[in-house]
Amino acid sequence: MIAKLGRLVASLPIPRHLRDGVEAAFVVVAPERHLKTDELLALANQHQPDGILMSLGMPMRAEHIAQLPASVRVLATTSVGYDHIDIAAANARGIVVCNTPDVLTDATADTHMLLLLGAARCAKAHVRNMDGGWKIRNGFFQGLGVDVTGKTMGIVGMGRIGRAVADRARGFRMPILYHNRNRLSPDLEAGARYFPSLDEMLPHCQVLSLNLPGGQGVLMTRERFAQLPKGAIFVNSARGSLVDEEALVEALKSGHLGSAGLDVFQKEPNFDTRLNDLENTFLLPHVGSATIETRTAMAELAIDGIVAVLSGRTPDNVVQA
Ligand code: 8YV
Repeated sequence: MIAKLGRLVASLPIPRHLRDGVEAAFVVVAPERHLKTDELLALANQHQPDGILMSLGMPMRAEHIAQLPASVRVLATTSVGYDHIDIAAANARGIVVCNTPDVLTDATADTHMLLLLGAARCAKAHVRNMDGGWKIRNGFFQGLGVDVTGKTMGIVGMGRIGRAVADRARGFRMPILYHNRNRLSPDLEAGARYFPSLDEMLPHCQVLSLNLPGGQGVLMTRERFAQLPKGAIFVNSARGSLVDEEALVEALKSGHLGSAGLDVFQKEPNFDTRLNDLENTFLLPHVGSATIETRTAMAELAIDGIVAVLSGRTPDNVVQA
């Protein structure tokens, strides 16, 4: 029998199709349901694991990291985003943190286009009408959305997901503008126009697309929403923490924003339901990466990270503080 690499505690259930592989590598303690941070900490202290598999939606701040047992050498999150983890605090305790880049890029960009199309074409009202048995007979000039094709899209954050959104938007003949910390090389830019200043880009964006990591404060303030052209469509599949939601509600209510497609919220799942009460929104419950293929690949990548660290290797998916 091959020796196991160590003990693994998970904060989430591990599905059957992944279970055998994980159990071949580790002594596994996995719950039947998603745990909260304090429950994970209790389980970790009980089982003294070498590795922890956790997910988004459970904060792992400095005060939590301090409560992990000394046995923990690696923490892998089944998400590309790691704004829920205090990386510096983990590293200071010698704990390596891994995430899941690349494998969710396409699924998230697909969801982003769903949000854009749903918002632009009043999908919420039409789905509600069908749910109610098609009782509303829209006249020729009723229930109309706006075209997406040909509209100018401004992308904030031209990383992997931003570029995958740009690829899809080009299929809709949308001119692409982008704001990013650094300008991309011409091959990655693929004709997109770079704006070093977000404020200078906003007035040109008929569609504004957020595709940057969270954890950097509020980017979309009242002033910035005001800089968008009237009727602009706002799409966010990145993080709710990037947006002043009070300002977003106001901009949607006043009609300054034409509509918004949102997969992420300041508070999840206890989101501001005023956003759903508005007719000009199309909302999803943070499902950007939620496909069978993608979630499986994310779990595998996170687990591979733990295997690598406990085998003395440095995996590609280590998060740098
Ligand atoms: C979540 C995400 O991981 O990866 C991220 O950062 O936001 C999503 O893909 C996923 O929704 C699980 O919570």
